[in-house]
Amino acid sequence: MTKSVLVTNRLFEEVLNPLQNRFEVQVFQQDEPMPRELFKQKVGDKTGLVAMSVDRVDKEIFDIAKSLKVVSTVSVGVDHIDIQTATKRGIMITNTPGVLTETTADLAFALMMAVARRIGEAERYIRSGKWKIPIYRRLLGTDVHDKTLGIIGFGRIGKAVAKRAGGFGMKILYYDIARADKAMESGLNARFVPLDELLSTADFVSLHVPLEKSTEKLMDQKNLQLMKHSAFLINTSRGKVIDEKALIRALRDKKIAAAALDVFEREPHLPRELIEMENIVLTPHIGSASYETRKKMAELAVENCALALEGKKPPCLLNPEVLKGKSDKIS
Ligand code: 8YV
Repeated sequence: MTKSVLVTNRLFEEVLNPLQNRFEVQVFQQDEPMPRELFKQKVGDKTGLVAMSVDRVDKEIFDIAKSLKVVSTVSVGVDHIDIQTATKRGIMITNTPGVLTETTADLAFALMMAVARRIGEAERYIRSGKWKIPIYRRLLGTDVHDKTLGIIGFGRIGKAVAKRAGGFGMKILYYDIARADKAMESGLNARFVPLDELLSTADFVSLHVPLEKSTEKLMDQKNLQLMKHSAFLINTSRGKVIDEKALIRALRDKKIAAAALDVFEREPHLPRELIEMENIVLTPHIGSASYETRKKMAELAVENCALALEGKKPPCLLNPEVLKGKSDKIS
């Protein structure tokens, strides 16, 4: 049987070549998300799927795609995939960790700088023609250097943010379910603290956890209220890690100073309040969006998919248990 692959975004043409040379490949030739109905229609006879983080790969999809062997997502986050059902059905799930770490950390830092120094507001000030005379006491922001940064989720991206913060002389606190080893802590000059302590002492709180049951709405009203009134919240992880309604209230009532968000609960739909508030910086989920990184992500996703379809173990396999008993075929 010819192996066929559905790619739900056109990615980069040259990146798709290795896949197109070996398999029958159908590409959704648009930059926007593949409409659900079309996705369901096209995935039915496929053995491989290269999906984006906006494609919900749930039980409904697995019920339709009976011959599916691999789902390769062009993202590090896998909250859009029902891995449990996939594993039960022997379907490999792969993602693209590592290649986007530094780029996402760059954006988290850029957002922190932008929100502290009110760069969005300052830009709007010029563009709206308000800058008539030199200003001295307007658009005053907050220093980033020498402040305390609280990193929630100390995985690859959290650590890469800590590395940057060191250069700004920041005091680094972190919280994670697993504590980093001593060498890592001292190398990054980062101190492990309980979540409550981090929230109540940090000047900047940056979120770097994956979206899971345990992290959904982690930043709820109670945790937002633990933050200092002068503190800033930065989110480049997943929108659902914050209770957006509670955040809107906290910003409106000045319980925290401001927020910088790259991700939202219901992308691309944002509550009007978020768009209208001044003390917030907004970007449209561009954490990994540098040309170099998006290309590397696509290459890795294609490699994961191709190797899996050739019966080899892909480098970023998340559910290796599906290979049990197939060891003679898998190198
Ligand atoms: C998106 C991301 O995947 O890697 C992730 O988890 O959230 C992003 O890099 C990107 O928009 C491509 O789908």
